[in-house]
Order: sequence, then structure tokens, then C-alpha cells
Amino acid sequence: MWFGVISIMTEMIATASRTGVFGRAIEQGILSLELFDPRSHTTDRHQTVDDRPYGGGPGMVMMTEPLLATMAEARTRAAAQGIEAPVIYLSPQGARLDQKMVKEFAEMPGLTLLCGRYEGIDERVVERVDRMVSVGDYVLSGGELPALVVMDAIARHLPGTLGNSASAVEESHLDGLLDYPHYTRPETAGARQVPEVLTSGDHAAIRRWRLKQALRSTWLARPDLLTARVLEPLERELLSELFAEGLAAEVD
Ligand code: 4GX
Repeated sequence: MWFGVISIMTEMIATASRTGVFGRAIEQGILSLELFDPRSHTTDRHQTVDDRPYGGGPGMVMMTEPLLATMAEARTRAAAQGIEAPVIYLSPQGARLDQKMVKEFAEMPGLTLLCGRYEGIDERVVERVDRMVSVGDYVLSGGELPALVVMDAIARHLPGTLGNSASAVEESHLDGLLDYPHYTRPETAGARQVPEVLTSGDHAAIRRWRLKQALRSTWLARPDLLTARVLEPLERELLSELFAEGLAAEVD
């Protein structure tokens, strides 16, 4: 998959892209990343990309011309590789990113992520983007961290990446639930024992225990995820057990 990122702080993206799942995916050729800096599409000595808002008020607005020229450059670069990469503008006004959207994006040949700084970008550029995406209801100082969030989440879904093999692809019965608790050695840490079922070797019992724990933590932390879900008969049964137990954590 091809990612183009438009940013006046390309170093932020470059640095992060050298590490983790993302860095490895680039090394393996599963992902390619091209950075585009609007400052290279300016003509003045100071490489100005922002200006004061019409109508007054605090802060600065990113100018139309450098951004549109950069979007055209990114489109040309993608097209040269036979790729169409719609432009996503990261903004608190966008549709909230969720796992469903991440999977949808992961099916596409490319994406161009437009990162704004200052108070925002000129509305005439907003009119030219294909989608607006938000990573959550809080205000950051730029779109670079949200762009990295979007790309990281997508990278995990591309065939051949570390995230894609087994552990991270929640195509299983645990899809849409919060995670169950994890344990590793030693079996006794202080007075705290690893739950017996996990060392029993009974894989069916382990699967059942994990699903029950996932349902428990989901009910306690994010009940909205359960009400949005069509529950399997086994899930109903495990939830009934949990309610009967007063949702208590296992006592062993
Ligand atoms: N999820 N930001 C965009 C510039 C801006 C300012 C005002 C529109 C209006 C964010 C988020 C986010 C910070 C990216 C402000 N754009 N992006 N930037 N939350 O906070 O995606």
C-alpha cells in the first residue's frame, strides 16, 4: 500500500516511520511512504504557508496555493505508480476513526494524508479533500500524530505485516470486544498466581475463559460495545454467568 503524507513537519512522520511494525512493513516493501512538504511549493523567501484569517481572530490559516500544489504533486507521484490515493484530511470535524474504517482503508491501493497545523486550512482546500477523519474528540496541535495513528492501524491489517499474522487480526470471535488478561512466567509473582485454567492444557476451557474475561472487561469498561453487538448463544451464556457471579474477577 502507498501512503503519501502532506505536512510541514515531515521529519515527525519520517522519524516515526523508521520504527516498529510500520518501519518493518516499509523495509519489507509491504508499505511505501512518500512525504510532501507544502513549503517546497512556495515562491517567497520565507517559504510562507500560512496567513492571517479573513474576518480577523486569533491564529493563522494554511494557505490554499501551497496545499493545492502539494496535493497535485502527491496525486502525480501516486499516478506514476498506477495508484489512486484519495486525500484524507485529519481534523476533529471528521468522522471518528474506528476499526471498521481502518479495515476499509487497508483494502485501498493508497491514501494521501493531509496534515494541517495552525488553526486549520483554508476552506477552499477542505472542499477538495475526499474525506475528513478524526482520531478523537480532543484538539491536537497538528494532523501529524493522527496521520501516524491512521497509518499504524492500517499497517497491522496488510498481509505480511507483524500485526497481520495471528495475534492482531481480530477476525476471531473476540472481534469487537476488549482484550482478555494476559500472563507470562513466572507462575507465581508475589502472592499472585496465574489463573489455573491457563496452565491446564485444556484449550477449549482456555478459549471459553478468555471469551468470558473479554466479555467481563468489555461490560465493565465499554458497555456500549456490547449493546451494539449481536451476541452469540455462548456469549449470552457467559454474560449470564458473569452477572450471576456479580461480575467478580475470578477468585482462585
Ligand atoms: N483528529 N488536529 C487538524 C488543524 C485544524 C484546526 C482546526 C481543522 C480545524 C485531530 C484530531 C486534531 C489538530 C488535526 C488541528 N483542522 N485531527 N489540526 N483530534 O486535533 O484528527
